[in-house]
This record gives sequence, structure tokens and C-alpha cells, in this order.
Amino acid sequence: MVTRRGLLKGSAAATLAAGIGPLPWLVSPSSAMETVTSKSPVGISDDLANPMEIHSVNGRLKADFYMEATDYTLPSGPTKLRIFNASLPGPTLRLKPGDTLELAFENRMPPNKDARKPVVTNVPNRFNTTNVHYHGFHVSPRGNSDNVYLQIEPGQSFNYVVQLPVDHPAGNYWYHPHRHGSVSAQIASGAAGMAIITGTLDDVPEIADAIERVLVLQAPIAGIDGLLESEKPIWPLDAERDFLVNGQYRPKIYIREGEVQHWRILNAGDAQFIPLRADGLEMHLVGLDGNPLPMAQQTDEFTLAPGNRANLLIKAPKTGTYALKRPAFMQGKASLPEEHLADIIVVAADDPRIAPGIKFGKEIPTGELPKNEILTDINADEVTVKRKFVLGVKDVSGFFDNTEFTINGRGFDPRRDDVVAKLGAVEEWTLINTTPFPHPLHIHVNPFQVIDINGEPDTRKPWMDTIAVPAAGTVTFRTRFVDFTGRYVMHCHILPHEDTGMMINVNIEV
Ligand SMILES: [Cu+2]
Repeated sequence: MVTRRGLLKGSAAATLAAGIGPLPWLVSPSSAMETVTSKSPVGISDDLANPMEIHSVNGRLKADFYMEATDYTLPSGPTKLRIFNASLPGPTLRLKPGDTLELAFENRMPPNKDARKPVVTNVPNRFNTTNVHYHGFHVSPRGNSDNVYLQIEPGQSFNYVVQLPVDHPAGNYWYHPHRHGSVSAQIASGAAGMAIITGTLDDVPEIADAIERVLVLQAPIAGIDGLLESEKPIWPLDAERDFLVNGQYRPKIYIREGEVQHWRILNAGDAQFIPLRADGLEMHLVGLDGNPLPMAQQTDEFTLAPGNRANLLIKAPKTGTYALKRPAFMQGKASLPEEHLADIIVVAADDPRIAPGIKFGKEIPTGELPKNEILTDINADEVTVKRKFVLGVKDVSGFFDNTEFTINGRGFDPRRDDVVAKLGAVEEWTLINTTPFPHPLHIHVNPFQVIDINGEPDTRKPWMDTIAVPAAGTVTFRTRFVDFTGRYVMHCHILPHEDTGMMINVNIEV
């Protein structure tokens, strides 16, 4: 396994790969996974490397995972991060519909400093207690599957077995910790990785012809003396951040003149939105949260809320150096600065540094894109139940910053079922934001189809699992509760809001 501990500029793995040509896949003795080392997809030594990947073999992906306090040098200084497999970001998991994902997970963190204190729900606590959530997966929320109620204490191990249905939608998903009370500290630390379920968009000829990049965007915060032990540095929305792409600060991304590359982009940050621009290059969105859009959509700028993913085709018209940027913007009332995320270096089509045999996509698909088959449009006459959810905030003395974030006036209570719904129900939910900040709401297990935002229909009717509800605005979506009973959650993906109460339990019964 290649660890990427402390590698900020350049990449030893990429250098190695470029020096000796494409590496063979490494097949583990159990043949229940293959690993692909972290490397540049064009074979240039100082190009941004894709994170290492773990692939399923014969329907299984069986891997060892751990969370450990890992030394890492951020641009703002050396620190210790709570991350998976000593890797920032964690390895990319690549699966097929119908596969079984088996993670033998070990919590190698030291004991919690507050282990002897009683836990107060909705006050951040026990930053070394964890679990693993499979964000966007349509799988069982029970037992050893996508069960976010698990508390894996320091020193404990847990075996996850997550069975993907054979008709699971293809797309970009991700994994991250989801133990209420420590989610924001652990994701602000960088504990996250991409999970790709192959198919659908991958079979579009123009996309299949393009080289693929995984871009995991993270904005970790350093602890003052190592590990973060307080919510305080994470809490202000405009806290200073180190913006990293695949664990690297301002990496170089190479693309050839006339080339189209397929970028799978994830905002794995804990709090800040990321509007993205690449002025001078063409950007064509083909998928949101992994699901295909009806057609490729050219754009100068699009925004990923925390938790969102995009499939982007990026085309380089002319040689030169360009910037992948987050422009300065307002997130609610917070003014967030421009961030220069990466240099995009457009080289000549025949640049000799490009490794031989690297594919060279040149076209953007012009027709209708294929759909994930089971995600058919939900029309109004199919809806069986309508519900409303009001997003708010209230003062509670003794809570962190005296604040509790609420849904329908109440903070999260692990013992309460906020929604009880029938398996097979088709529901329309309206989210009403009464606060001056946007909240990206995420629901587990079943994705939803966005119907309107602030009352304006979204004509693309995209299928997503995380949607930003605008400040003082509304979102309406429709969803089908299919295949799985059990209890899971809907919550804000600004994770300091989740840890301080903006989450509800959804219980699906037969
Ligand atoms: Cu929020």
C-alpha cells in the first residue's frame, strides 16, 4: 500500500509510475480486491496523482481500513490528522452494482480525553469515537451495513458488510465518519475518500475515451498542538483553511491542447461551499452526485456544497497556464475569500512528457445522456405523502456557543423517530430554511429528485442525495422509499450544524 503521509508537492508514486511505465495491478492473496497505486493519469512526474484505488474482484471488495492519528504537514504547519489508512484523502473504492463491500475496520485512535464525562446530545464530544458512512449508497441502514448509529470506540474493531443491489445506480459516492458528536472534527481533519460505482456515464463513448481524474477537495484544519481537541477552530464558517486537492496544496494538473478529461469532483469539506471556475477552459457538467444530467451542460461556474459530487468534462482549447479557482463569494452572511485550488497546465498535444499509450479524448457528448434506469421521474400523481421541514437555530445555554441547530424546532434526539414512513411510499418533502445561511441537506439510503428551488422548477429534475437549501429559501424534492426498512438520518452536511442538532431520524417500516 502506498501511503501519502505528508506529501504535499509532487508525488513519489506518480514519479515512480512515470519512470517505469504503467504499474501492473497488485492482486491481493485473497483475490477479493485489487489495488492501483496513486499515480498521474498522464504519466507526468509533477502532475496531480489520482488517489490510490481499491477495486472489487469477482463481486467482492474486501479491505482493511483503520482510522489513526497521522502526522501531516499542512501549508499552515505540521499537525496530526484523524484520517483513514494514513492517507489524505482515503483510498478510492471502485465497485460494480451487485458487489459486496467488506471493510475490516479498526479504530486506532488514542482514548478520548472526555471519556469520563456524560455525553450531551448535540454538543460535540468524543472526537476519537467513530464509524463509517457510505454516502449516497442505496443499501441497508441496519446492522453491519450503512449503520450510522454505531459507536466504534478507540481500540475497537468492526466488520462492515455492505451489499449493493444489482440495479444500484452508477456514480460518484464517498465514505466518511458519521458518529454524531465527532463528525465535524473528523471530516475537518480529512477522514474521507471517494467511492465509485461504475457504469452508465462510463459507457458514453466520449466519456470512455477521456482519461479520468478523481479530485477530492478538502479543507483541513490543524490542531494547535497536534490533534483537534475542540470544536472552536472549526465553528466559524470563515475560519482560515488549507484547501487541498487529493491532499496536495495547489497541485499542477496537466491536460493536452484539444483534450477532454473526465473529472470526478467531490467536496469532502466539513463546512464551506466550493463554487468552481476554470476560466479559459470549457467546463461541461454531465452528472451531479454521480447521476447523469439529461444532457451535457456547458457552464462557467458551478457550486459543490459540502457532500456534493460532480462529473465534469473539461476541455482545453489552447496551451497555457490556467487556474482552477474558487472565486470569492458569500456563504449566507459569511464572506469567503478566493482560493487558488490548482494550476491547470495545457501542454501541446504531442508533449513528449505524456506517457506513451495514454488515451486522448477530444469530444463532448452532444445527445441525450443515459439514465440510471431505476431512477425514473417521480410525477406529482405518484406522490402518496407530503411533508414539510423547517430548518432553524436556537439559543440553548450550556451548548457549544449556546447554539442548537434544529429541524421542525427540535435538535436531534437519537431516541425519537421524526419521520415514520412505509416501505414503498413515494413522498414529497419541502425544506424551509428560516436562517440567513444555506444548509445542504443530505438523506441516507434513498436519493431524491429535485423538483424546485425557491419555488422555481429545476427543469433538469436532477437525482441527488445532498441539496443546498438557500438562505431563507426552500427546496422541494420527491423520493421513493424502496428496498430497505430500518432507521437512518437526514441532516445538514455543514457538519458543525449536524453535530449541534440539525438531524432527524427517518424510520421506514413494512
Ligand atoms: Cu446547516
